Amino acid sequence: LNPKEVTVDVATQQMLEKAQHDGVETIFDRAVTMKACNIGAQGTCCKVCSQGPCRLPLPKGGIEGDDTRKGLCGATPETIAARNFARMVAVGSAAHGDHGRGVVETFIAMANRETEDYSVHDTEKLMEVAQYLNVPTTIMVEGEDGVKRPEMRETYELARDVGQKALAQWTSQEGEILSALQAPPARLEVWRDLDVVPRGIDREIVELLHRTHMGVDQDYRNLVKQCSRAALADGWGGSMLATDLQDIMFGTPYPMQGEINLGVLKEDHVNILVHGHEPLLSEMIVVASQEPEMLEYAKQKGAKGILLAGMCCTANEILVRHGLPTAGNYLQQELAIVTGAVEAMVVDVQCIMENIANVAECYHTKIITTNPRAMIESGNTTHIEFDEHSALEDARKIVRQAVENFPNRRPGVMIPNAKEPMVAGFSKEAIKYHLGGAFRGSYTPLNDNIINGRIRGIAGVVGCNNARTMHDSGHLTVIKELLKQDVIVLSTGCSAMACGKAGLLAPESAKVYCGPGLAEVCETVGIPPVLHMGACVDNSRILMAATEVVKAGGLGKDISELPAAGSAPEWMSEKAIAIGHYFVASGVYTVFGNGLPVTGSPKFQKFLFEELENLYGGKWDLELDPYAHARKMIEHINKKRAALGL
Ligand code: BF8
Ligand code: SF4
Repeated sequence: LNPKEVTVDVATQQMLEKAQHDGVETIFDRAVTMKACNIGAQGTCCKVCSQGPCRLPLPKGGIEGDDTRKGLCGATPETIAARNFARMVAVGSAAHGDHGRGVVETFIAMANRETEDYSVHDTEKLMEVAQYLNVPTTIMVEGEDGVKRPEMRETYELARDVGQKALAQWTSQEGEILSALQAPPARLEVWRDLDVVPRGIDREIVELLHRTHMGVDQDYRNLVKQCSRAALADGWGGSMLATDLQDIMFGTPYPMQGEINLGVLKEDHVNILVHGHEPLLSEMIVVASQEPEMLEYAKQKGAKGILLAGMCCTANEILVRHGLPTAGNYLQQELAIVTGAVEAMVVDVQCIMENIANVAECYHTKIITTNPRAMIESGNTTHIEFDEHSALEDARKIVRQAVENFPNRRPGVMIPNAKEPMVAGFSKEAIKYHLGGAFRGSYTPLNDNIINGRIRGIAGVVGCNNARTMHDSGHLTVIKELLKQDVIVLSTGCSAMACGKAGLLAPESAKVYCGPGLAEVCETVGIPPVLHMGACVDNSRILMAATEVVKAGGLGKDISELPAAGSAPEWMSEKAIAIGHYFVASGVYTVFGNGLPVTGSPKFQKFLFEELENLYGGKWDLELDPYAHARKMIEHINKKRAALGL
């Protein structure tokens, strides 16, 4: 394995060399020795019943004449590929939805003051959420003069109602989930006409899974309809409520300075990495790691201090709210341990590679699992369960274990000398504020710049890393091509981290990478050309930003009319498929890289890549070449501009 051939990131290259030297096997090694299954990659392997697996590979040279392939039960390639696709949407939506459920439960415990570790940080956001959940924010109070006047409700009393109403969006069985009603009216009309407005977050996921059981929904178009309900229940429901309630408890992000890459680790400090997705835990670890007694304890153990950094989306959560350093994105998790400088890697849910337990065995790193839903069966991990009722105490326990591990460092510690400064934390509120120009609190100046052509359009480039493709390279190539053509980029997840490491989240990068129009806008406002909006669950912020652009006027009535496109160049997780589908169902042209398991069924692929546009105004696409990938997005943006007469 030549490290330079698998990643463009210098810190990653250095640590891969160290891993080779230390005799440690990583995902990069296995990606060379283990080939992917071709039939699975085409989406046409069915194993939903025990008469299979029925494998329907695409014949070499493609299908000529009628496609007569069938599974034992008669399932067509379309049914099989659509069922597989549907299961990915269901699992991805479940992951975000269950994350959101955890947030709501903690929110309710907070509102009831069962836990004092969490509190309401952003009352303005509380009001906003109360409004869309139809919770009254005022009560009538009779004054001394006998006249009744409206008064603001007490914060925690209001939060209690908001929490209950939010939870009801998960359990609701009929009607329409309330958070989705924030979409532009024209979009809602599309959804109502197609009968896909989600009825309840849990319900849509369960129904989608049911419909993929052997012998249930055997019409791929009808399956995709339920995919839309579940995906919309994610983007406009589970994810959106998770983001909004997190903002209330931990603060709505505003741009902050931060640092990224493995070079943020400090040799003379206790290094703790929080890795995973839920800020409920990491927020408490932030507090515990900064307590004076804890610092004293670290000093007793011979360290100069405690360095807390994030990995994957948890990193994004603590970055956008506290400016805390980011160690790296998905494909760097094993390599952080390879530095030999990490005392503890604290994990919760999603995107945690099981192999970190094996890598940790070669160093002194403690892997601490914290969530009852996500354990690792390895003698080498410790489980310290995290409960919202004893949150800070649990966090202290975890930090103490890390500190106690500092003296166990082994010789051969090596931290790459690579880190980049960045600005992150562009919530929809922050974008409003920063691009608001003279009239603070409006998207109009952004729209004006799109209308006058300084900004050609908007792209959402998001998603994972994938060991089957060169680390970070797809993200960076697609994004640089877009910037050249004056397309402003909104980013989240591991894509945003790739940008950070490459310097694209620094405002100075605008004049280097952007076309003249976008460079001018960025320089005038003082923003980077790529706006880091947070974790994957915060893709809901992109939906709301798009809604704000529609509301600001001049660019049509619906998200589907905007000169905008979506992309996930290096996707790997099922969450990415759920996200892709809610973008498509929200009217966005969305291009994936790396392959999509639908290519084994030309009919199903045509439905996703062409016919969906007639229904939703958005559609899927697949493009492996990052230059062509960006070109397709730009062509789409140009098409939308032309339709608007721009
Ligand atoms: O939610 S981008 S690899 S870390 S799935 Fe995972 Fe993909 Fe990263 Fe966060 Ni999102
Ligand atoms: Fe085969 Fe049909 Fe069973 Fe799928 S459901 S494994 S196609 S028999």
